[in-house]
Amino acid sequence: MRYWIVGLFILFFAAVTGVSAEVCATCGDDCGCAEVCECNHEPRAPIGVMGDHVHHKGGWMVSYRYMFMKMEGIEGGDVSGYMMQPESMDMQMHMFGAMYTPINNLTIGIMLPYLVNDMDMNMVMMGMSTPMQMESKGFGDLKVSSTYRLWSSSAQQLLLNLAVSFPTGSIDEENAAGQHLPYPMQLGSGSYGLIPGITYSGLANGWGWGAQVNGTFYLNENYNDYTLGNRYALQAWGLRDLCKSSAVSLRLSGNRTENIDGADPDMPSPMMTPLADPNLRAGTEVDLLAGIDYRRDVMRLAIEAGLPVYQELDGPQLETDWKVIAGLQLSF
Ligand SMILES: [Cu+2]
Repeated sequence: MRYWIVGLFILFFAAVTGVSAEVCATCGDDCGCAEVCECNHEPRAPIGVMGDHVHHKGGWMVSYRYMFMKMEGIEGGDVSGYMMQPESMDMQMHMFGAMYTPINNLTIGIMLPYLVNDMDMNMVMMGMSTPMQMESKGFGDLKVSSTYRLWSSSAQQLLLNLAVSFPTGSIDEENAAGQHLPYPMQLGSGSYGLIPGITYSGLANGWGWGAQVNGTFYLNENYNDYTLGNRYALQAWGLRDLCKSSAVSLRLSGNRTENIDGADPDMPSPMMTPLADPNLRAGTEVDLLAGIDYRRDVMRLAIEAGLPVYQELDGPQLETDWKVIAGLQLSF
């Protein structure tokens, strides 16, 4: 799969360094090659960026996003002293969303994720190692978002983002013996959260750029006696508008996660596995992602894939190997 991602990067550079003119000549819409990318797009970020646009008054959008993340290998420590040793994890998210714009410059939205987590582990007892799997799936935390356009010119805009996260996802996922699964296998935070942010973007002469900063702050301790750590995200992207209907992008995405405050008494002891240790959840990760975007009438279809270029975890923790985000948006 990593090869696919490398392929996507190659495609990106091929597109930017010359294939673009040909793509435009055959794209079939009314965006002529001479004025390639003079088309009056509003700036849009790559598909993995949330809250990057507002719609016209009265406008609706429905969207579906699929995210896959492969985690494999251990970073930031050694698991050999533990009985339950994580080996790899697949995280999938199906995100259903809707947006509506009741007044000029303000778009509100709702997003509900459905999560599927699979983890492979090794149980090590008296020198004997036995493979073991854990699985959890279900709806995660519901988010209600607002995006307000603070300022815009013909080529640039500045948006203010504020989302509220509701504790709709389960924090009681358990194994067959009735013991709670470790933190990364739980589906929700159990807490109310606030997610403020600022998004800047621009588009001129076929080149687009932008940056977003946001934070996720959990406001209360959940009923299992813990609060997930705050998260901070800073990202920047550049894109090339190939024509009216498509674009390629590169994005650098940095994320910092803090440790968990408190601890769930129904989880395994942190002595048994680092996955259940609230003080081994923090980390910093910077990803580089390449994306392709296709737009036709009311539809936008896009995919982004990438790899971490920097990872530093308070571990031992599973490290990210690669990730893919695909999305379909319909605006009307
Ligand atoms: Cu939208």
